[in-house]
Amino acid sequence: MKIVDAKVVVTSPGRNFVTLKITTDEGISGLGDATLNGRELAVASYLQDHVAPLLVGIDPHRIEDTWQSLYRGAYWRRGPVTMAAIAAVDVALWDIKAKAAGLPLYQLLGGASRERVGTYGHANGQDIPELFDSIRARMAEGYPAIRIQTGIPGLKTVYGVHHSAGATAVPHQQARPVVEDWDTAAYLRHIPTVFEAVRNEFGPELPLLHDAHHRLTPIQAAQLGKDLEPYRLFWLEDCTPAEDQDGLRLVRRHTTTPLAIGEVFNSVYDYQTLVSEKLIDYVRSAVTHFGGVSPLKKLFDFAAQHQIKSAIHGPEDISPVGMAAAIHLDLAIHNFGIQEYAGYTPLTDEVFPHAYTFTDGYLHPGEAPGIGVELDEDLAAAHGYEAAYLPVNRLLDGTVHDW
Ligand code: GCO
Ligand code: MG
Repeated sequence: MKIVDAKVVVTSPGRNFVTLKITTDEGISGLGDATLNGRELAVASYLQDHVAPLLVGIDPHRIEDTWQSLYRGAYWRRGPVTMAAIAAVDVALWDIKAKAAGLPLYQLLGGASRERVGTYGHANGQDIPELFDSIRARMAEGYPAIRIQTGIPGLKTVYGVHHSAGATAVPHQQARPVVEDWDTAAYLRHIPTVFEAVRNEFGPELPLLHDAHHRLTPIQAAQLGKDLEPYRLFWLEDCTPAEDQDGLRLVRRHTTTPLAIGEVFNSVYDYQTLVSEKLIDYVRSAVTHFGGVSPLKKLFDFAAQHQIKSAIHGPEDISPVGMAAAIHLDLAIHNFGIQEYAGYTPLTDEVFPHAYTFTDGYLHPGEAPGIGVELDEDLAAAHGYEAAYLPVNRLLDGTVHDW
């Protein structure tokens, strides 16, 4: 089999998605997700201008060799743009291989290790009553675990909280970056009171998560982790910017709150210290940003040696193609932890018809050969790219802070 075409489709059925479609001389085609929120066209150009011409003529079955030649051959390694592009190729080639075998991808990854894939959903509210409504909505949808984000008294807009209570999709994207505001001391005072209120209302059993979105220093993260211990979180996510892997040693020394990190990572090297020293409990990279299924499977095997579990990043800005690839991995690996699942708009599901299902809070990849996602190219073309950026975050004195 030979690759005869590789093309990039950028579509915006509510938000932007970048999809690679690889076609072979045997008529089998594969899809890969290359969506990098706010920098979509950079990845589209990387793929269309620099990768697609190299793919034509090669044997699509040579997934590992293609991955290594794109990674090592470019000389300039790692980085979100490069790794999102390589991820799209990797997933599209797995899709082709599994279709050629007539099997759903999870069968080629070792087969099912479980019957279904547990998820967590997002609950949020400006204040406690709004948050409780949102938690009830997620519970009614069946989510077995729930991530909680709230407004902070005195701050206008905060990550993860939006204005239509109850909705799952968070419209982060805007044509110009929205400026949000931030006060770490106010946040550190407020969040433990939120978890106390939630535990009082919903009891001790509901697994609760929280995303600090890279905003704390290691000592602040340690304080928050300690303050949240009575509420037994499933995890505290991105408590500090994790480029500073050493910083996690300090956090870990002070708190038993489980820690999850990795959505902005794109290489196993970002995890070297964190995993080998057992400084975290969950690795949270997306298939789409980590170079694809091949390297993520290797990361999970490395993490398994250290009793660390998977938690593949699954926000609305990973397309259904990237989500499907994640669900196949989730079903197959032994050290599965949980899958983030925020859901998609009906129009997005129409652009990307898929075999995977979400039932009572659990995902299953389905039995269609490949990853089980198609692309409606006409509908995609009817919804072209729209310039959109993530917000920026400023302290009350105007200083730029981590978003
Ligand atoms: C999450 C993430 C997302 C990111 C988004 C950026 O935990 O799902 O923090 O909400 O902010 O993916 O593009
Ligand atoms: Mg996050």
